Amino acid sequence: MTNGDVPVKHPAVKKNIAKHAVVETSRMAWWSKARFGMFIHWGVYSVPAGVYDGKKMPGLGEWIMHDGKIPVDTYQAYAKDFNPTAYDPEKWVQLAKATGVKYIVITTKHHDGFAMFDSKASDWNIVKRTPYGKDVIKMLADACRKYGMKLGFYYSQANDWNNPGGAAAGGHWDKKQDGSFDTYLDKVAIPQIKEILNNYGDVAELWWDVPTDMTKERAAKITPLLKDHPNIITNNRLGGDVQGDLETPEQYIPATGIPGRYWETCMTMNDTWGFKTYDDHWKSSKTLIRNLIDIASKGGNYLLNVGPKSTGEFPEQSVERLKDMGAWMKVNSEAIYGTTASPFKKLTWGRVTTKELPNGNTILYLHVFDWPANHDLIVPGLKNKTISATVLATGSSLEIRGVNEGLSLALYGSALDQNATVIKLQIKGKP
Ligand code: JFZ
Repeated sequence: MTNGDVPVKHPAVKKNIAKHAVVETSRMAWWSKARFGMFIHWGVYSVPAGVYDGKKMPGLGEWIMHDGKIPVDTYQAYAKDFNPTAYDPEKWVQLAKATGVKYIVITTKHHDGFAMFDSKASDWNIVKRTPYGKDVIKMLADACRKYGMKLGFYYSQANDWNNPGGAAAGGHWDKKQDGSFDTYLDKVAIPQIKEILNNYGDVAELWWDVPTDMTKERAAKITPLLKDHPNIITNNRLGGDVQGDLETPEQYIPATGIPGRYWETCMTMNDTWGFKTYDDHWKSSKTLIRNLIDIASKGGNYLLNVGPKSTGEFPEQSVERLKDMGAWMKVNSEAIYGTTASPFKKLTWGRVTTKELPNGNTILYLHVFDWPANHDLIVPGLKNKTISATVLATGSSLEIRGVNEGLSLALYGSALDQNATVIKLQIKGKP
């Protein structure tokens, strides 16, 4: 089974693309303009950090309990070593802002069932079971409110490898999993969803994940919890055929976007969501910047992940890349925020994002990845429509010539940005 681009690894997560056109609603307006969010996968799995029983585990950091078939009691012992004394949520939020991120989505409870907040529904949480003993979600929510950063919550509503009865995608392996799934939903998941919806201020996005065993009836027990929170944006992973607002392509960029739906590509900077000490397949800052541009040029949002260490710090490699992205966004963010998809199908030299002006004219942001050797950048079909063309970062003008296949822009002598040079092209009317 595929969803067009890559095989869907979790059959329970079905594609349900609505056929209707994207109707911009006010509740989605901030999200559509944002284009760029930060995912944070942080939990007790950051303690083993990919190593179990002396062995480097090959899979995702946050899946170590499942992949290593770690017994519940053994896994829960990691909580005694979870003491993130270096955690500084204001530092996280300030770095996110400097990067150009407009919202953060953090794991409040992942598949291991460990709540990163003070939950009354399960003692398996950071306040009750760690030496740190503080509600890190509350601390982050306070920091986001202070700095005007929107905050969303990831919640694993079905998979729960510790609370009895939780679904255990991939098979049960410990006696504690012999409760009933519906008891787990009633006693743990639903009360915890109420806690994260009501105890931490405005929730911008609710990121459900892996709806194992979630029937329509079970999903129908959860959706009413949102009726008092009409502005919360949700995704397509609750289960029970609930569409939500967002499609969630994971680790890939849909070749032509996802027509008719809002969509958010979530990606890691390396090969894992949760921190692993030895994962060294880090994507370059240039790749991350070009991913952001590519996604925006197709009308989507980029939810880029950071997996903090058990100390409460972002990995150095993540910080380096976030700072590089922030430096590029500092001069080019107007070509990302509030833009819509490119009017062109495919361009050899890069991507285009679009901004329609109130006066009926249009700005096309040309994100040039590979400037043609002869310096002539051909933009199809725009002859006689151009008002001006400037390098966004410097304001320097470009020579414009009309040629048969469209408009040719020549750039001589300006420093080309290795990540992407952005040309601001103002045209009369629509492209
Ligand atoms: C899920 C989680 O299992 C994972 O740990 C991480 O949180 C990620 C963001 O979401 O992983 C998935 C979920 C769905 C698919 C693939 C991986 N899918 O539908 O192909």
